[in-house]
Amino acid sequence: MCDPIYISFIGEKAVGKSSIIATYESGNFNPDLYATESVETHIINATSAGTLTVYIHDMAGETREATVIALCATCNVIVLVYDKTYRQSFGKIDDFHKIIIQHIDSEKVVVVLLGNKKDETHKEEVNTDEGYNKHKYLKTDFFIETSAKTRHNINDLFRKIEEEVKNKRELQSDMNFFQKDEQENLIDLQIQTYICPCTCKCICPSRPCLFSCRCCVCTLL
Ligand SMILES: Nc1nc2c(ncn2[C@@H]2O[C@H](COP(=O)(O)OP(=O)(O)OP(=O)(O)O)[C@@H](O)[C@H]2O)c(=O)[nH]1
Ligand SMILES: [Mg+2]
Repeated sequence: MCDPIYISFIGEKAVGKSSIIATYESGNFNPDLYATESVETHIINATSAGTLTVYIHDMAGETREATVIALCATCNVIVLVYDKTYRQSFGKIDDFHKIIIQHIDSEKVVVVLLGNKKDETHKEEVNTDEGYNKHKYLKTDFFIETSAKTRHNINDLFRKIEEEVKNKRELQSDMNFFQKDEQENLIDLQIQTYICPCTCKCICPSRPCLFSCRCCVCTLL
């Protein structure tokens, strides 16, 4: 059983956050969704074996900053969503990013930049290069364009999220392992280091004494 994944969808109102989640959950696009009020939580078993549970927080476009900050503390994935047909929502990404980056540990939390409504090519206001450049500039973990309507890249989005979370968790557990190793080495060194009671008061890091003065008269030698 894997540790659950907690994902928060953040973005301007009507960019398609709820539609992306609904399309992933049901496999179908529902054009009649209501605007989200506050935060809605969805719980999904992402594998048929039920080995991975995904909690998705769907935020209203008009969510207050305090709610965004509170969710930052509890989730391990943040998806910043904009609408490719609405430039203002692309500009809002910087504001949301500024808030979240102060409240997450980017070593542990996966941040995704997502441009939705890719199907509306004739209304496009933000092209793929601009999205990609913003992803590079903000150093998000990955960039993807989706269409909740045609289901383009919807499954890929969640597959990539799962992959990135796994990578970060592995990296984190490697780092914990090395930190533990380093701490143990430090303790070893502290045990080995002793202050020689001779008059020069040399501190020898190893036994037998490595100091060339050879003045150690410590009985531990
Ligand atoms: N063409 C097209 N329309 C979409 C797509 N995704 C969502 N929409 C439409 O965009 C509108 C807003 O979608 P929502 O999913 O409610 O957006 P939201 O970001 O959850 O909005 P709030 O809950 O108000 O913050 C609806 O009319 C959707 O049908 C898409 O990929 N393509
Ligand atoms: Mg919504």
